[in-house]
Order: sequence, then structure tokens, then C-alpha cells
Amino acid sequence: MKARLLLCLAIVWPLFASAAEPAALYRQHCASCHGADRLGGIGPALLPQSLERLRRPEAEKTIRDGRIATQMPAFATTFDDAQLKALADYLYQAETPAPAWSEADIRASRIEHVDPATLADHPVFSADPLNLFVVVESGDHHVSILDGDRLEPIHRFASRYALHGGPKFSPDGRYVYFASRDGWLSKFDVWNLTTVAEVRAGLNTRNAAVSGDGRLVIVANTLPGNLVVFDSELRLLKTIAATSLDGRQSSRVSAVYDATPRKSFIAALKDLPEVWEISYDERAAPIHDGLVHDYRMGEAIARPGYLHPRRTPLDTVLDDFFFDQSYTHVMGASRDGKGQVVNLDIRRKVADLALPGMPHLGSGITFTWQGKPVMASTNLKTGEVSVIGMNDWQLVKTIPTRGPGFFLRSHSQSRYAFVDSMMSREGRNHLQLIDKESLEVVREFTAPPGQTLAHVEFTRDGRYALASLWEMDGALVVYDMQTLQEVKRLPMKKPVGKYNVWNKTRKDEGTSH
Ligand code: DHE
Repeated sequence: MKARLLLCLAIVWPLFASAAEPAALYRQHCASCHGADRLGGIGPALLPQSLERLRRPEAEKTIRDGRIATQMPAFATTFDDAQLKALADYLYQAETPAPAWSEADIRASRIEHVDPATLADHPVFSADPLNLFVVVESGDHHVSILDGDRLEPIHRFASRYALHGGPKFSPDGRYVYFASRDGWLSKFDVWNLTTVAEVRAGLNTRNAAVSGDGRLVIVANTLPGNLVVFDSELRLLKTIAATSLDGRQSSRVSAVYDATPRKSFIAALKDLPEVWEISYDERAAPIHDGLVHDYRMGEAIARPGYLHPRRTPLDTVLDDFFFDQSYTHVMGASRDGKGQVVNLDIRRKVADLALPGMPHLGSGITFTWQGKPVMASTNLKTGEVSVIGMNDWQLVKTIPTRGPGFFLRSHSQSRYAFVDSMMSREGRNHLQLIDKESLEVVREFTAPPGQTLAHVEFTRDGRYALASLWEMDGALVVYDMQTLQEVKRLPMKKPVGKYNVWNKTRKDEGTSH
């Protein structure tokens, strides 16, 4: 009898041990850097939402081998294979209940690195402050500032872990705001080349937007599902929960963008088919928390009110979207490939869009073709660029490309647009040049097989285009847009994106806003 009991214990015990082990391993080896609650510390957050971009084998490799140029050590000799796998499993499991990030947490996280009163009110360098480039280097989580005339770096600094999306500028180009996937919002003073303040707006963030007057910054979060509004010093003004009208269903936020001519932010929700317009026009009703109740009871529907969402119901959710140049229409798409046009004035869908696959739409462009305004977008599933007329929303042309692409980029002064093939199985090493008049691919730039060439931004005059050789020992590759020849290379650590101050603050039609 005793022998049978021991045998049972021998079989069952390892199950208990392995169930308890990963959490204990995490506490012992990971918590000091990544936080006891997995919300991050000097290392990034280790929640399933934060790890969405990291494939399981990559996560295991990182635990085993560490990460070069960071403080993440290698645990190959600390954990055996079973422990390593169990720990990786544990990291991909959601915490229940889901971790919270309250207004008090947001306020407590704010860091003021510099007293703004001590900063110069003019650039501390001689380069044209409106022709600078901000380059996000995800290889070692740094940002470089380039002089756009000399095409040389003038400054480099460490950023938060995993910045994502385009950084957003104040209208005069002096400040730039970065959002990290872990929810950190950083304000950098470009004129003084210094980070001024930071705040953690959420635990998992989609993107950020700056109001047209530069007075407000808004962050769209997926964890918790909300929008968080700050003043330009990153002091919390308001959180807006992304919930249904009756408050019963909550959602993640897909993205938020500024619509300067409307004096509002436009947001879409990932789990609710609604577009929100959040007015920052001070002539709208003042902030008054009671309005939330008024709103829910239907009273405020015709009057959005300052910083209160006005909802436009849709048939399907929007995962991402962008605008026509007048900001009357939102052109959006859902993950299942349903494109639609929403008129923000009459507040309903006015057309379907022929966009196959889910576009990385924030990277769509608009231009004039044969006297007509058109939009163009890649999509993440098929190798083609769709060009659609914005008068009748009909497909003008489908341009076949090397493979599914992420980014489309042009400039109002250039007849060309660049498209990559980042999602192609055959290779991500081609950038193709589309002639905006003939709507044909007219040229190709190629990196060695196995490398990635993607994401372009033009200088303020459209004369040069800077592309990313998206490798750890990568580079910015500069093309002369008159001769279409490579003229320069600047070494960079996986430069994911670059943003020209002039193009962004003037909202050039060829770039993202
Ligand atoms: Fe992005 C912008 C969504 C994956 C690099 N990406 C954006 C924006 C959105 C978005 C909504 C616009 C935000 C803005 O600028 O305000 N991205 C998504 C996704 O839904 C998707 C497919 C899955 C996800 O994990 O979120 C996704 N994005 C990626 C990547 O895998 C990329 C290539 C590498 C990375 O850094 O994660 C990537 N996204 C970028 C970049 C921009 C961006 C470089 C800014 C483009 C610009 O020129 O403005």
C-alpha cells in the first residue's frame, strides 16, 4: 500500500512542481528588472499583450541567450530546457484579473527630467530646425536626430523600450512625443536636444497624437482599454474609458489621430464598431464630469462637449484608418479586410473601400492623379497597392508589387512613391518606386537577400529620400530623387522609422500624420 502511495506521489509530484515552478523562477530571476507584477521596470513589461510581437521561439532564445547591448543576461546555464519552456509559457499567460493602471498610477509615474524654465527658447545647434529628421532605431532602443541638409547625425539618445508608431510633433516642431508599446509617453525638446518629461499612460499602448494647437497629447491604449489626455507638460487631464454607451462592454483602442481642421481627435475602437470624435475646441461645453451621465442618457449626443467622445456607430470595427486632406472622411479597414469610408460630418459610412487584406493604413498617402484626388494604400496580405478615387471611392488601379507591403511614402514635390515588400515570403529586400502619373512601378532598389529595406521619408524639399536598411548593423540609405541613385549611407541600429519635421508639421500629403 505504502509503495503504491509513493509511486503515485512520484508521478503526480512533478506536475505540481512544474506548475509552481515558473512563477517562482520568475520571482527569483526576472522580477527585479521586469517587476513583480510583470508590468516592467528597468526591463520591459512581460505581459501577453506586450509580447504579441515576439514569437515564442524568439522569447525562449532571449531567455536562453540574453539580448546584446542591453542588461538582459543569458540564462542558458541557470535553467534547463523544461524550465526555460515553462517560464516562456508563463509569460504568455494572461494575468487574472487583468492588471490595472489607474489615474493615480499615471500621475505617480510622471518624471520631470528638466525644469522647462531652464531651457533655451531657440535651437542650440545651427542646422535648420524644420529640416531635421527624427530616426527611431529599434536595434538598441535609441533615437538619432539628423541634420536634413547635411544628412549627418547631430545627436543620439536612449529611448524607452520598443517605441512604435510615428512620433508626433508640436506645431512649431520644437517638441516631439514618443509612445512606447509599454505605455510610456516621452516628451523631447528638439531645440535643446533633451528629454523633458515622461509619463506612463497605460500598460500597452497603440499610439499617441498631439492637438493641432500643441496644447494636448492623447494616448490610445489597449491595456487598459482607454484614451488618456495630457496637457503638453504631460500632466494628466483626463482618462476616457473605451466602453459601449451603456458601459457594459469595454474595448481596446485601435488608434487615435489629430484632425486639426476639426479641432478634434478621432479614435476607433478594436472591439466595438464605433468611431469617436473627441473635440478639443474650447467653445464646446467645458469639462464637466457630470456630462458623462448626460451623455449616456442621450442628452449630449448632438453636442460633443470638450474632451467628450461623440460616437458614430459602424457595421464593422476599424483596426486602423487615415483621413482625406480635408479631414471630412475617415478611410478605414478592419483586420478581416473590410474597407470603409466614414463621413465625420453626417456621421455614417458613405462607401465601401476596395482594399483587400488589412492595410497598415496609417501609412497610406493621398495625391492628385489626372486632376482627381486619390488615396493609395498597401495591404498586409497581397502584393499590390490599391489606388482609389476620393470623389467616388472607386478603385482607380491595382498596382502589382513584389509582395505585401507595410509602408507607402511620397512627397508633394516628388512624382514618385516608395513601397516595400516587408511581408513578402520571397524577400523583404526590395523597395519599388511607383510613378504617381503612370501608376506603374518604374524602378527597384535592392538590398542583399535576407536583409530588409523599408520605410522612406523625404527631405523637406522632396529632393532626397531616406530609406531604412532594417538590420542590427543597418543604415539609412539616401537616394537622390533626381538621378534616382544612392548617394550616401549612415550607419544605424535597425532604424525602423524616420520622420522629417517639415513634412510632419506641414502634414505633407505624401507622408503619415
Ligand atoms: Fe505599426 C505605425 C499598427 C506592426 C512599425 N502601426 C503604426 C500605426 C498603427 C500601427 C495604428 C499608426 C500610429 C501612429 O503613427 O500614430 N503596427 C500596427 C499594427 O496593428 C501591427 C500590424 C501589429 C502590431 O503589433 O501592432 C503593426 N508596426 C508593426 C510592426 O511589426 C513594425 C513593422 C515594427 C515595429 O516597430 O513594431 C511597425 N508602425 C511601425 C512604424 C510606424 C507604425 C515604423 C510609423 C509609420 C510612419 O511612418 O508614420
